[in-house]
Order: sequence, then structure tokens, then C-alpha cells
Amino acid sequence: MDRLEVVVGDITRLALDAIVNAANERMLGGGGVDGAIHRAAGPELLTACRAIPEVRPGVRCPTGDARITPGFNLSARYVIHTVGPVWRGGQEGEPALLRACYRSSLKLAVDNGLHTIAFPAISTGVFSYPPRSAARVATDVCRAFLAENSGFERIVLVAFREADAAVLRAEAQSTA
Ligand code: AR6
Repeated sequence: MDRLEVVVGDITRLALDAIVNAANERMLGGGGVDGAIHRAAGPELLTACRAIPEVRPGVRCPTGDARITPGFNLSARYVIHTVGPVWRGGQEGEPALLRACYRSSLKLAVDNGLHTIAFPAISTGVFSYPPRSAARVATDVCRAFLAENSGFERIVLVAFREADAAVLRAEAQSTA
């Protein structure tokens, strides 16, 4: 299915309707791809994140959920912030929560009339989710979504390094 692509590179450079941020529940920035997106978008992104109401103290976006802001200085029009699970061995609902990240981000894209989106490998950095299992979740959810949403044009899975891309491509092919 060629509407699902794997590319290697820096997600902040992509000119799509939305790029997805691997955020945390506070949504006030951090390291990894979150830090890169905030740096590239500029300080208005932090202001926009602060304006998102907390659902409970310190939580703007619960794990598995997603929120949308403009992209400001990015080439992408929007940033969809989602919060992946911290890997704690796999028996604490991590796969369902990671699936929920991809699903809620894609739903938010559709609800906002968007047609192209890029995802980083959510949870596979600081949050330690095993890359191969995470790649399986990402490709499964994206394929199922594209099958049900024929008008959606493009989902790009972004690998930061070539080794990560190989894992994603292997999963994308094995579920084709
Ligand atoms: N473009 C694409 N992918 C990237 C980029 C980039 N510019 N930079 C890193 N990656 P991580 P997480 C890859 O740690 O595990 C933050 O502090 C990276 O190689 O960014 O969900 C947040 O504030 C890895 O494959 O996100 C949270 O507190 C993937 O992005 C926490 O980290 C995800 O790594 C979230 O941890």
C-alpha cells in the first residue's frame, strides 16, 4: 500500500499537513524529537501548548491521547502531540497505549480535515519501547486506518537512523 511510506531523516523538515510529536503528559517540551520540534517551530509552540487545558494537574495530554497545535515556523501546518507509554516490560498495557497514540493522532488529523501526516517512532527513544514491537504496532494501525479512510493521502513513518528504517520497512512489508 503506497500511501504508507518509510523515510529516514529529521521529521522537523517535512512539509506535510501535520507532523506528530512524541511528547509527554505535561506537553511543555523535552528531549528527543520533542525538543527538536520545539526548536524548529519556535517559542510560539510552547505558548500554544501551555494554552491547552490540563485534564488533571500536570497533565494536558494523557498517555495514548493526542492534541493539535499550529506548526508555527515548521514547514508542517500542524503539530499533533501524542504521548506514548513508558516501556515497563510489556505487561502494563503498553501495546494498547501505543496503538491508541497512532489511532488518536490519525483521528485528530481526519477531524481537522488533514490528508498527510508523519510519525516518529513514538516511545522508542527515552521511553524505551522495543523498536521492532513498536514498528509492528505503527504499521498495523496505519494500514488499518488507510484501508478505512480511502481519502487519506499519505502516512510517513520517519526513522531517525537507517537501522530504525530497516526495522520499520521489515514490519511494513510483513504486514503488506
Ligand atoms: N526526527 C525524527 N525522529 C527523531 C528525531 C527527529 N528530529 N529526533 C529523535 N527521533 P524520543 P519517546 C527519534 O526519545 O521515546 C522526550 O523528552 C528517536 O531516535 O524522542 O516517545 C519527551 O518530552 C526515536 O526513535 O521519544 C518525552 O518526555 C524516536 O524519535 C519523552 O522524550 C522517539 O524518541 C518521549 O519519549
